[in-house]
Amino acid sequence: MKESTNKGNHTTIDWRPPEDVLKGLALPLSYEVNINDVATFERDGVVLLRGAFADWVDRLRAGLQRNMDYPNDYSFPCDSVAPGGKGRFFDSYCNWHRISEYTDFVRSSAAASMACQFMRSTSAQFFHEHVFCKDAGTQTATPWHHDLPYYCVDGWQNVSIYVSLDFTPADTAVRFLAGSHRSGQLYYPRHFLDGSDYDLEDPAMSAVAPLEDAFEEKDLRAFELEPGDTLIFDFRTLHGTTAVETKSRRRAFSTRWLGDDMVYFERPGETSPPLKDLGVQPGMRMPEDLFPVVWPDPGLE
Ligand SMILES: O=C(O)CCC(=O)C(=O)O
Repeated sequence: MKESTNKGNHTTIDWRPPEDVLKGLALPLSYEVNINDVATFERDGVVLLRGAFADWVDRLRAGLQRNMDYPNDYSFPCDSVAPGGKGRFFDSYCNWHRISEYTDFVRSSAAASMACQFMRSTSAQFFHEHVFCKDAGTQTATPWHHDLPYYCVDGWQNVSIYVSLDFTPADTAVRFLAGSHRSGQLYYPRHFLDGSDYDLEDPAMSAVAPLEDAFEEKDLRAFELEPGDTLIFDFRTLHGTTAVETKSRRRAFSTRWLGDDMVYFERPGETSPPLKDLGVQPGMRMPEDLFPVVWPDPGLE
């Protein structure tokens, strides 16, 4: 294995997908949403769908293994265990066009159709994938944060589809603050390495994200996860983990989707991913050659 240096936001290779990457792949599957799940998602900002992508676990694990074995062959590899800390906390993103198992999931699974319905959108545009792995023995918490302030997009119709790839007890799984997506408050992003807040002056954000101690138990959503269990959550929903040591490897594959009202947005600091020169002005939709509309099927076959 080649170790990734802690590059975080700095990629060694181009994150841009080639134009024809989805051509010739199987059509996306259609998903039949349960209206109660949509209601839970809209109320809490998160809903758990048991076993939704169980069929994809082996393929996604295989793709993630290459991503982890050769981190520097892929975009934005990052190790977030501080020097001297135990275990490994790896993440990497924007590799969906390089790792065939990821490409297949984006194009051919029911994720796009699912995203479209949870967003109550007429289309689902793919933003990027993000993978996470904490090895056994890791004690690094995922800092409490929400995703929108990291991104160069804005709007309300968005969703992350987070597929668990291992059994994960509730005390080390990602957990959520129910209802936090509705507050309208944006919090400064945090560095995964040490949980520190980004050093930014951003008029859109006026506060430091709260920590779990501040939450009432009744508002926490923490789930024990099996491989294939899937969390659907809003880019605005606060989430994080405890620093409880992971007893076994815990991997996840997350995809980020944009609905009708999501547009390009410039933030004062660097975004994550640091997407620049997209050829669009703030307020315009993200360019479809780089961020493909997958649902409804645009007839790529
Ligand atoms: O799995 C984790 O610990 C972090 C997941 C996360 O932050 C995300 O998917 O946005």
